[in-house]
Amino acid sequence: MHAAAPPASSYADDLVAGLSASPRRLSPKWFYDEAGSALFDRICTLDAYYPTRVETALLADHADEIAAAMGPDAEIVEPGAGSARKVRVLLRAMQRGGWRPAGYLPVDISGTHLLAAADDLRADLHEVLPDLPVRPLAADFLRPLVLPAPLADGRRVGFYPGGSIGNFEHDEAIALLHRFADWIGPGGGLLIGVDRVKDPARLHAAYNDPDGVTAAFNLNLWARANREAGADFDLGAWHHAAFYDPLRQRIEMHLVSRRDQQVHVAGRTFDFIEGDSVHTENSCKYTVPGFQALAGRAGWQPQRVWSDPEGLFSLHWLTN
Ligand code: AVJ
Repeated sequence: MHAAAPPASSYADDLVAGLSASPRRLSPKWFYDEAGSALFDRICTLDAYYPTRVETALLADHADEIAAAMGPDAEIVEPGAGSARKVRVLLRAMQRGGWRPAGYLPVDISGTHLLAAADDLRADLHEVLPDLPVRPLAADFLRPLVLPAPLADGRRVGFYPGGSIGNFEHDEAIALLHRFADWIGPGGGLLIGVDRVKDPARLHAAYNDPDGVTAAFNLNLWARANREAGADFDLGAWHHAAFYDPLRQRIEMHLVSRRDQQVHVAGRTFDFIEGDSVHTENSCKYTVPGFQALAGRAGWQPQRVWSDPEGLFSLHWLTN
């Protein structure tokens, strides 16, 4: 494990700040502790949650083309790598093309999950890429972060799949894409997955699955607060709400109070009345030209786009 990262801000501090704000809100980065990362992995297997399935198929179907665009010897940097499943498709395609990726540098806020994922990836790719340097970095990439020096000739490409750029409002997304450009450096590129604007019913279904996995993922914020932020949330007194705002072109997720109640967090008391909500996530959707324009404002040049026949999800290849 590399030690270059500053410590993450604490959940208790951020929760107190978010519950004191108006409107109340919380950063979606807090979803991903052990339990939350496992719940997210389950979301990715749900029938209604098309992004993972569609993006994985796009990667598999176009892997050779994508690998060619990325170049023969790049080190792949993946912010928010999670279980590091999708990158394997790319690494295998590079190997098939006779290339040697210089390395893989996954960054994730969930340290234990990341280390397990890195071990799993090494084992999985052992036959085809036995010497691949895998350098996991447990860090919150939303905070100031210095990456270790690049390997080989220093060419880097970023990989940011899954549509997580949608978690950021447009000006925040531009700022993050600027930071990615700094990490990756000149001559590099970025392969980024972006969920597309589509039929609101389809979007609604993806964030309101009948088995309640997404609800459990959302409510894990309160379970986690009870575990590690000295809170006493009654999980039964809250419900999951997710809806599409067609004007802002985004899904919003909230936790909504079922009744009047008081909650204590780290020695502070918060009052809620029935129907009060805490905004826990935005998931912005983009048209293809809409995202290209946004990336352009962060200094990236759109080069290629791969999408599925239904137009559900897009993979953008950008260069700087
Ligand atoms: C990981 C941010 C891409 O917005 O679809 C899934 C997270 N939230 N279901 C998304 C999520 C609820 C996901 N991202």
